[in-house]
Amino acid sequence: MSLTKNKAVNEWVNEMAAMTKPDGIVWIDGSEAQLGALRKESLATGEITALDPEKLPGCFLHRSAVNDVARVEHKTFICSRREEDAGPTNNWTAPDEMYAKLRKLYGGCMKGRTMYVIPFSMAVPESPFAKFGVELTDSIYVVLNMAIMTRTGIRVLKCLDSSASPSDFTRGLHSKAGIDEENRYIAHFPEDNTIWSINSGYGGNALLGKKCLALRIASYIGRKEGWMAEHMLILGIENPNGEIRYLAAAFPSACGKTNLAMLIPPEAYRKKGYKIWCVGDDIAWLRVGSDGRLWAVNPEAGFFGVAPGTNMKSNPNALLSCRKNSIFTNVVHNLDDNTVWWEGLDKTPPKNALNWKGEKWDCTDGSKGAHPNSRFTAPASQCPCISGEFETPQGVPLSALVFGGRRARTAPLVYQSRDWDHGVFVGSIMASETTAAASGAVGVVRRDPMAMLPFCGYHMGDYFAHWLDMGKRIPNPPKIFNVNWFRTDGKGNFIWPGYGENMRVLEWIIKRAFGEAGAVESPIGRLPEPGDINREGLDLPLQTLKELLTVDRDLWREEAKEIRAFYSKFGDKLPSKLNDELARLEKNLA
Ligand code: OXD
Ligand code: MN
Repeated sequence: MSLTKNKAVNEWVNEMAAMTKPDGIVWIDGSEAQLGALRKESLATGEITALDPEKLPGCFLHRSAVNDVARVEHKTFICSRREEDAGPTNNWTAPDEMYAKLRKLYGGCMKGRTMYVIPFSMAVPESPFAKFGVELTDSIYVVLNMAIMTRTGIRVLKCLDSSASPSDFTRGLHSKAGIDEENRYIAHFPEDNTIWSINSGYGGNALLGKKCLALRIASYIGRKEGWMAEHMLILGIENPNGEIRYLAAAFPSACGKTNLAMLIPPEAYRKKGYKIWCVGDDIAWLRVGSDGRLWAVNPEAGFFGVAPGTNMKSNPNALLSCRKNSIFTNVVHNLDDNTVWWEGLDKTPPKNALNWKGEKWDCTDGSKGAHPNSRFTAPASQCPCISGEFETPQGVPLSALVFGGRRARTAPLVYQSRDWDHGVFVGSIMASETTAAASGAVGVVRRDPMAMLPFCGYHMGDYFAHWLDMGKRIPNPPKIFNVNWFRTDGKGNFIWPGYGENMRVLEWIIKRAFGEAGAVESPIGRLPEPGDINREGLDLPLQTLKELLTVDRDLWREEAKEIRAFYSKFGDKLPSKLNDELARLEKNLA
């Protein structure tokens, strides 16, 4: 039975049910009782497995289909009415054509199944910045994940119903259908505020609040409404005076966003009273506040983190976040104590275990036990360093924005842009080098502007213009920086220790934002002098810091050529200001 009198919601649910033909419809009310009953049902079918109630209370293991383990960028579409509105970095199909194709696939796909109706909110539903959605799905696993990652249920419906436009919600239709790779589609219709996802049960493809709504659809809405949806973590740095200053940072996948968001400062900092508070690890919505600053909220309620490599050294806070009430996907099942394991958790892989495919796993045969993209879904409230402002409707005021990528030689450890427009340029030229582990081809540069390449819901040239435009509307904008934790020496070894030591760079950044630290001009922007980065308690020669902060003009001249080639993709949609910035860089390097 429907939980709302909202006509638009009910009509749409009925229309989708008429197409997909489920045996029944269940509305998710957000209660623990209902979620408990769904867990029982999911346990009974084997979709999830309950883990040890003492070691991992309230935790479950799930294995996805082996052909369905990651986001599928080549099957992700932005179906704007005009192709030029999707732009050269997105796949595009005309909406009518995509709807017609998918209607055939959805026809009767929920026969024999239940359709779950999940009313959800991105950001605290009572916040004026919240965006509401309803996801229809035939997967209990999706329901259980959405209940962690978003705010769901009657509370959300009440807020939607009493909002200025109760018919204004994202319509998300998801079906696992037959998990058929060939017919897998993640289609976005920005002008209809609609997402249709079929034939996948994997996180980013199936949890429609995350990448689909909070980035692709939200970036489109944000441009119309004058705000921004960004692929950024948000953290607060508390200094010994008890003052907390906030920054947001964008990095492409596999660059340690979750680790940075929950960083534990080195001992020398902890002793003085420095702390890091996590507001979010993946998505930030940014708005201009009435005080003229840029404010950030994390629209999510949980973390969907990559498991492998997460351990008590790399990220104790992430590990402690997923010790209860969490879902593990595609990790190793330790049969001896009914817990989970993944590569990099510790040095003692379980002897009696199943791998991510559910096969008996011999940890000595060289095969991986967990899938490299295996995940934990954990409530953010369980993070030991979750910010006291996590639920605050207006979010936190930002003093700095940080861009970063994985560059072996080009980018220095850190530099600051001269101003907002130059900062937008710095974000637009973001790039990351592929690693041997990820692709086989080492050092191939993929341009990933603002880490939004797979997530921008409209033309990237228009997106750059929106960034420039936002700058004009922020009287007191955050300062913009770029970092690179991944510089290597001649032998390919990382020369910056990373992890908690990144605090030393964050300290310079946040002090610069308040005019409390020095910098020198370089062709690419402002750099710290090696002595400006605190080395207390760190065994790193000053000479190494010097190297980390060098700007190799020859490499940058090559870089400028590549940027010019990348920019040419955007034709006349590339804002002239960015061309001017590129020309200035070329001149500085001459
Ligand atoms: C990503 C993620 O792929 O956050 O960026 O899962
Ligand atoms: Mn992400």
